[in-house]
Amino acid sequence: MKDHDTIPYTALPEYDDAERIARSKAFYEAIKTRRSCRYFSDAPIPRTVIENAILAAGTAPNGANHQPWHFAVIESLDKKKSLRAAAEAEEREFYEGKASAEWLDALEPLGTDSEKPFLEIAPYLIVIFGQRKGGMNPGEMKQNYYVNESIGIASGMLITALHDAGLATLTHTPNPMKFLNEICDRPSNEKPMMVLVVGKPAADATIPVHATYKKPLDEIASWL
Ligand code: IYR
Repeated sequence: MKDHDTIPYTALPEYDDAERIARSKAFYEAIKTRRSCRYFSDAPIPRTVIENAILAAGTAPNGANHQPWHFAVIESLDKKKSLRAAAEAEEREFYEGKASAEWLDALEPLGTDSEKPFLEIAPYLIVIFGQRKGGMNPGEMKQNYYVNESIGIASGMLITALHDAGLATLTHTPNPMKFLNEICDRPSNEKPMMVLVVGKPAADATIPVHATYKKPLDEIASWL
């Protein structure tokens, strides 16, 4: 390694093998209860929970530590209504023509359509933007790197943090999403990557049986 400023590596807990196995199992048991939710309750959630989850997401590994993300948190009903109207307009085009027959066929077991009432029912919509330019310090306009990868990892951590706080989420990706820049008042060099719908599930929320099938380990991993 070349000379650079350093501090000692963060102390990690000293688990023995049995503890490590138990903890990895417990984490898997907890995270496997995560489900994308399409029926939300309007029950309020403290803003601090969202702030902490975003802080957690902001610790994600990313390109050159430029942290190329912005999380626009929509709480206002007016904004939610505008977002819903614009998203449903895109979705109508998708379901009524733009989507291939193969794509629509793949969505069949999920039962989705262009109606997205949850976009104005859920207490929070977090619009996640990737910053093509930025750098680490406020006001910088440096090139950012691996923006898609960084956003993907941060979004996964955000979803995991919210799940750990007992909240349901839905990754929603109307296509195209450029309308989100205007609604969220974000500059055009930022790319909207997804809307994360956050809240409690409605009392009568359901999930598609299709979503409960997860590939077994020997299908998703190999050992070399
Ligand atoms: N964006 C659309 C369609 C959609 C696409 C995929 I791939 C999904 O996994 C789910 C939905 C919608 O939100 O309905």
